[in-house]
Amino acid sequence: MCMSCGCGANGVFVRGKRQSGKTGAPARFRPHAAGTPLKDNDATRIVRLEQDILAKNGAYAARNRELFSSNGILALNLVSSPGSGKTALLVRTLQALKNTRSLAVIEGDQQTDNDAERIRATGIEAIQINTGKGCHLDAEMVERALRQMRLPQNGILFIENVGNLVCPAAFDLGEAAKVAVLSATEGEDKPLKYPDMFRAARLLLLNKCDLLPYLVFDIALAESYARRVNPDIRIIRISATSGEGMGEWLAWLEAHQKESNRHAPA
Ligand SMILES: Nc1nc2c(ncn2[C@@H]2O[C@H](COP(=O)(O)OP(=O)(O)O)[C@@H](O)[C@H]2O)c(=O)[nH]1
Ligand SMILES: [Mg+2]
Repeated sequence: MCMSCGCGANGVFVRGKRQSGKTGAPARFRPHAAGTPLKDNDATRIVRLEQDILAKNGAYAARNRELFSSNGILALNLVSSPGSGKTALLVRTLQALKNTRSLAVIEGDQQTDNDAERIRATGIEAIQINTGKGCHLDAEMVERALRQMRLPQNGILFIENVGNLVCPAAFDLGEAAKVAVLSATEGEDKPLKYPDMFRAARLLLLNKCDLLPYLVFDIALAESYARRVNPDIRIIRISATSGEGMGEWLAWLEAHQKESNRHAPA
């Protein structure tokens, strides 16, 4: 079980074929004590715990959002599985914008400050959060990082979440939007397998498009799956390596930044 959000305990079913070839009845997974069934009280406690965690997170997220709003900051929460290219896309984005925009980055990983170092090499300030056993960033962690950094007034704050297509979907950090990144090497069906994440995202960056000629990856199918779980999602085909799609992504950023500035106090 995840040590920080309690995910993974409840509602898990294992389905498979028996050796006879018949499909077995779903078996409930009871990770806390093998052979001990979940009692109603246990289930109620888990739901309460989840509600408490999310309510506490929501209060911090509201404070972060207020801070972003009063400083005209567009805050974006980048979410994806590990290795889809979040940091590579950020590096390219920062290089394109750093001479004209106020920018900052918060990096989330379980261990190391490798990604913060990659960001700092562009000349942009980056704070690394290491979550240890945790599988996502929460709003309190972001608040602590914000206290240590110069705020990008009237600019853009990118928050690269821990690589994980599940838990970061549930945690509001105070961002204006979640931006999901899915790369062509991950398979088309990830939006169907992890719908919460693609439902929570306003924009989907379909990355590593430079590799399409070498992969079996039906990009139109991936897009249709994403739209099936989130009909409103905007999708941009992009490559951090070749630069394809960067213009469209930068235009999206500019439009959303104007929106944030409009809401900032004069
Ligand atoms: N071919 C190709 N490789 C990419 C692209 N974007 C990222 N990569 C590679 O994918 C790997 C993981 O990238 P990284 O930015 O660390 O992913 P993250 O874990 O989501 O931050 C690295 O080896 C990158 O060089 C891309 O658009 N095309
Ligand atoms: Mg990264």
